[in-house]
Amino acid sequence: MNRRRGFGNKDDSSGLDVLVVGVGGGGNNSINRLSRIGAYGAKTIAVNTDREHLKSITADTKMLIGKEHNKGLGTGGNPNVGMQCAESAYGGFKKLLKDTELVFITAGMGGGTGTGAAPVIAEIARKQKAMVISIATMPFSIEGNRRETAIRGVSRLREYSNSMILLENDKLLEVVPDLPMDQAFGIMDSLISELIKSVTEIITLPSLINLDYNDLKSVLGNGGVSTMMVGESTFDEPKKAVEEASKNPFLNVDYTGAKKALIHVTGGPNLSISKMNDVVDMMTSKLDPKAGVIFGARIDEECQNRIKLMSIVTGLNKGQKNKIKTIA
Ligand SMILES: Nc1nc2c(ncn2[C@@H]2O[C@H](COP(=O)(O)OP(=O)(O)OP(=O)(O)O)[C@@H](O)[C@H]2O)c(=O)[nH]1
Ligand SMILES: [Mg+2]
Repeated sequence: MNRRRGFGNKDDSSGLDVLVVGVGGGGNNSINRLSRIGAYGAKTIAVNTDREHLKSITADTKMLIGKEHNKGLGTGGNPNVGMQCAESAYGGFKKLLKDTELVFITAGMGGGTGTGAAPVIAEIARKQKAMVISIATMPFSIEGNRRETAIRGVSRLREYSNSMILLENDKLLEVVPDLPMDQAFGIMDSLISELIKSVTEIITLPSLINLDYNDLKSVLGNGGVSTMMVGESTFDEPKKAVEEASKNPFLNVDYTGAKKALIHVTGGPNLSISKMNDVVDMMTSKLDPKAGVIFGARIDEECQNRIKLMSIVTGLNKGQKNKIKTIA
């Protein structure tokens, strides 16, 4: 996927750099999915210690790290090795992440590479003043002591992230219990790539009511607990888009009383302002009455008679924060 720029008004002047870094096997599979669907303005980077797995991935840049430690054969599930491998590529990451405004980092926690290397990459990105949004998965409970490993990795990754989204693989057991493992992981990878695509395109594609990097930063930049929501429906049933967004079984979407929200609506050419208004009204009704809401909208021919909703909510109340912390 090439970085495409230069149409629309705001993009030309902002020249925003967005990098999406997938770390380890799970992270790379999410990158593969993102490369397939494409995210306007984002460059993908696949990082792994496993040469063979990396070969199977499509990304703008691929980095095999730590070959001096493990000859491209993985970490054997050891996060300390994953961390060392990332540290030995410190200079390369520094160069790669230089002048990047927004960095997404995605990894499956619990193994050696994603758990050990993702926090190192996040730290380098933060030191170079990027806004870092991490999206990580927690292993299945049946993966045993991988959960302990994952918890340690998550707390390090959280430390260096402006915002973090944590997804539980166990939820797959509730939602798609009969699917084979690779297809179930595919569902997670789809969700991760859709979230990254939606957030990126909010600020990289020109809109009727434009949102920019600073809008995103004002919602996600302060390290608070946040959640993201995506929903879709036809023009006739905007309520469905809101319901879908608020009921995603993989995300913590209880945002009652939240203090800040960014809401973005994309619709086909005939989307009326009243439908758009309905969607935003429904989304904001659960927020704190004094919440700061940033709103953007875009018309996209390809949406035809559909309406797509993306929302990022922060400033969750104490109970919700605790709920999320106990996962991490
Ligand atoms: N979303 C997603 N998660 C995965 C996938 N494969 C594994 N996982 C999860 O991610 C965790 C870490 O696995 P990997 O990503 O394969 O591990 P790694 O980071 O490559 O680490 P090592 O191979 O041990 O060096 C696993 O315990 C699973 O819970 C995948 O294809 N997609
Ligand atoms: Mg691996």
